[in-house]
Amino acid sequence: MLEQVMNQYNEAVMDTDRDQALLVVRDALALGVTPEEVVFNIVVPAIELMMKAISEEQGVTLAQHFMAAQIASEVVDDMVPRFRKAPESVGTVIIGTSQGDFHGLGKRIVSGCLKAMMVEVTDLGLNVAPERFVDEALAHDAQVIAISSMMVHTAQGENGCRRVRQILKERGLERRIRIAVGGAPYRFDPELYRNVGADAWAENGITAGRVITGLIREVRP
Ligand code: B12
Repeated sequence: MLEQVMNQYNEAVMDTDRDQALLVVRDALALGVTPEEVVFNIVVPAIELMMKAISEEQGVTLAQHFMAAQIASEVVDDMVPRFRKAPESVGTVIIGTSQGDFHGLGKRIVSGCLKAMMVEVTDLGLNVAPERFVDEALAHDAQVIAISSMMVHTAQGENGCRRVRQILKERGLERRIRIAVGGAPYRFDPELYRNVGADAWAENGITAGRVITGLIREVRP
């Protein structure tokens, strides 16, 4: 039965049909599928499938990519409180777009993928000042600050990742908090992340999940 539910869910996600995807989940729960199975046997494989389709250039559209992450995020938020045993959080991430940058789609995809991987995400939204990234990371005891920049000047400029790195250094936080970056400029220059002082970058939401959980493991006691 799980396989059938998974196929129905995947079909709805590929059709960017949020309501149908949620209906599939609701019906599955009514038939006895557990919330844990929904997350780990349906939602996560659907995200992985989407990733495979993207990496194999199977013609996935931005809308499909975006909705897969949005639906995943919504279902995970709904299922986790129903788990029989509270799932162990993998870690905590603060995410936002760099100061001056109002491109939020990539960040939302990354957030959805992280949530599906049991990472707690605090989304600071758009146009986030570097000091705020650090203050919120401390307030939430986060292991990673994730900065999304879609424009060259917000990726390279003095009010983005470079400044966050400087603040971490000034406050002696570099051993405790890692920085991940992403967005179009980093795809054009895969060395850019080093130049702006980040610890890692990722090309898309799924690889972001892997990279960021790796950074969490580096610093989490
Ligand atoms: C949509 C869009 C907009 C929308 C944004 C809507 C919104 N709510 O987000 C609007 C219309 C508001 C907009 C405005 C502007 N835009 Co615009 N925009 C775009 C466009 C078409 C798509 C960007 C996007 O959302 N991509 C979709 C996401 C999913 O992209 P993605 O990179 O695949 O994301 C993945 C990865 O990058 C990664 N990732 C992303 N973030 C992160 C973070 C971390 C930590 C990690 C690990 C990974 C990661 O994972 C994501 C998911 O898989 C691009 C062109 C393009 N084709 O890229 C221009 C583009 C980014 N914009 C551009 C410009 C110039 C502007 C404006 C200045 C235009 C103007 N003159 O007003 C303004 C600037 C506003 C501002 N200050 O931010 C330029 C930037 C040029 C440059 N080299 O810097 C671009 C490249 C267009 C162009 N070719 O000129 N824009």
